[in-house]
Amino acid sequence: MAARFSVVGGLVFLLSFMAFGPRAAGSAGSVSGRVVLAKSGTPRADASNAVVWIEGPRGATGSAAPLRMAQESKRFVPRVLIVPRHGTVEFPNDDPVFHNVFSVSGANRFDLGLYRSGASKSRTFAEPGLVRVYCNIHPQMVGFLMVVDSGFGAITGKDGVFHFEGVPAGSWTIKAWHEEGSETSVPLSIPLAAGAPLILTIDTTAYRPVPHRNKYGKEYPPQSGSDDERY
Ligand SMILES: [Cu+2]
Repeated sequence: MAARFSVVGGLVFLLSFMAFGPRAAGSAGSVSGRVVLAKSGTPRADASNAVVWIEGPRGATGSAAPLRMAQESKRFVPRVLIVPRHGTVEFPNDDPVFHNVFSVSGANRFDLGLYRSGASKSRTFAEPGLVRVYCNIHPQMVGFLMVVDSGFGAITGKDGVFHFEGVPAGSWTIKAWHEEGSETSVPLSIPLAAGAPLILTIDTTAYRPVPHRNKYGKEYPPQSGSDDERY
């Protein structure tokens, strides 16, 4: 399953395009397209960090290596991860300070507690859906896990392009999500009929950044440099 999850959709697309030529784009079992982030109807130049997945079909099964979302310079790296249902994510602390990774997202809520530089903890995600990941010390730390019932998923690069190979014949739904918009879904029939390219547009017009709360549901205390270094 892990092999079908591409971190950089654009790169995978480029490689397969060179290998098989343009006619491969519409052939049975392959799905290519592009995510467009549009604000008030205007496409954004940078369409990175959108999650794209085909709901339903499973990829080849096998032992998937744990995924990884590190804490680096008080940020989650990468910021966005796609996680196959029942997949495990490692959260290593690569910073010199303590962190407390947590989420209050529904059935996937968790609290890894405070842990030091060099330590790592992990969590397995059983429920499909979006998991908002925060740190209880540093309010600026924000990450997203999209847990999907799918063997076909990717995170877009700047060009928004995605490409999947070996999708089983049948009627599926392809979905796209970005942190600044709502989820978009389009019915997908494999093999694809030749025709217009597959464009998944996510409207980001209504997006407003809203501060989140800490694991106790309270606002974060004011941050100061000296307080921060205690950890
Ligand atoms: Cu932190």
